[in-house]
Amino acid sequence: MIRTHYSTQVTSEMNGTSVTICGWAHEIRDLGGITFLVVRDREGLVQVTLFKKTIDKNVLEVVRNLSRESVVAVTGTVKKEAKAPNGYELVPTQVTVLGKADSPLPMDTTGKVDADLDTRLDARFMDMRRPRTQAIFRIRHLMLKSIREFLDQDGFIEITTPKVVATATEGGTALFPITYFEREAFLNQSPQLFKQLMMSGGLDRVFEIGPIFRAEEHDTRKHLNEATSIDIEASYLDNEDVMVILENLVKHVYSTVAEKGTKYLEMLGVVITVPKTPFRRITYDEAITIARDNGEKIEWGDDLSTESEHSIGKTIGEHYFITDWPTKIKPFYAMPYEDKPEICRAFDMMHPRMELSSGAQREHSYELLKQRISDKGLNPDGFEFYLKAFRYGMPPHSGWGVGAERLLMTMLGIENIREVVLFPRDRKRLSP
Ligand code: AMO
Repeated sequence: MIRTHYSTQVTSEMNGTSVTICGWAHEIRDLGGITFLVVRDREGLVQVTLFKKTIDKNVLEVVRNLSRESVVAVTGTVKKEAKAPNGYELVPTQVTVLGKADSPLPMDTTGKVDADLDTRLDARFMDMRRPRTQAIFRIRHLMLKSIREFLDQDGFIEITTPKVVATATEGGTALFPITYFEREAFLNQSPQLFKQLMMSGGLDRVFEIGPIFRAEEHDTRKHLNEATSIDIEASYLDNEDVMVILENLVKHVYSTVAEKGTKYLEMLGVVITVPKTPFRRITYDEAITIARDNGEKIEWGDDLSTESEHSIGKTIGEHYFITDWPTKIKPFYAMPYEDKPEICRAFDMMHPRMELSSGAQREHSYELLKQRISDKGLNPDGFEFYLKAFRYGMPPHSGWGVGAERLLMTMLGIENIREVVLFPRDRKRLSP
């Protein structure tokens, strides 16, 4: 191992000891009698100070010829220095160039010159070197970790389901067709059918965090063609039960990030307010009344437009649920109310800016489910692998799916969803 410490693991109390730091040449300032090299590693910055009078000539040569953003290993003695980042500087005994950087650089990493999002995404590897960008992905890691912990604690078992599939799951959104040997197949829109199969399979409570593919033509700040979905499915729970799990999960994510992500939140200039539970619940009927009162044109049975979502979000002002949706605009697997089949046990969980999640109690009667598939204009034959499980003992069950990127972007107040994905896939972008 070349590195002995990250920049932040070294303290001024280690005055006099020798350490090796690895990272990028963030800044080089040659003032004649003294040369400063600032090295940036994953955790922060370290100042390397070369005094012309005492420094080894070869070491000075290496540093003077160094191009910005080259990768170096610096071995040196820790010297207490109140003015340097972290309260110490390194007086080098050896500087080795491990990876030379060409110039000019594809973009600036110091944050001094602002690059537009396209330039940053084209050179994402370099954009990642900006502390601000890295902070987003450190928080994404914290978020996903806290979700896994929360669900594990609540008895959920993590599963992985296929992304190459034979049938659609979500009516309304288009599929990406692919060639699978001599057949046509698709990229999965959602683990929906597979997570439900696991209820018949007896796992009782499952979750998956994985990619979903939507061949939507949108070019907006909240849609991706490949997104990450956090899905759960649970037996013997109804729609209200899984809504409680969802609101508690959101609260848990916010409080974990607020507690453990302080450093990154500061880098982003973000202060998190943990949402209060229970989230407000309004029915679809109430939602469209609010939208209409705000001047939106919306008929009963219409899906909510972005404008309606915004206007309702503005009125409510915090996370909320919309429940009791018209059956005809929700997928076939949502369970209609027995006494009022025109509405169903489906819900959406909303942030004032956008929808974060959809979920429902599922139809678990084989006959009714088959009928619902036909009613949607789909051929039940294509769903035989799924329907079969409902003929051999399917418990009542419910679940939801949350868009990981939307959860993150709304928590951090980030405008464009592309900021929170390493390599976004959208209508125009397929590389890198
Ligand atoms: P739905 O299609 O509403 O429901 O998707 C669930 C959540 O996933 C996120 N999402 C997206 N995020 C970014 N870009 C997209 N194109 C995109 N599409 C969806 C959203 C959305 O709320 N099977 C159901 C879930 C369930 O009932 O369990 C489903 O997929 O945040």
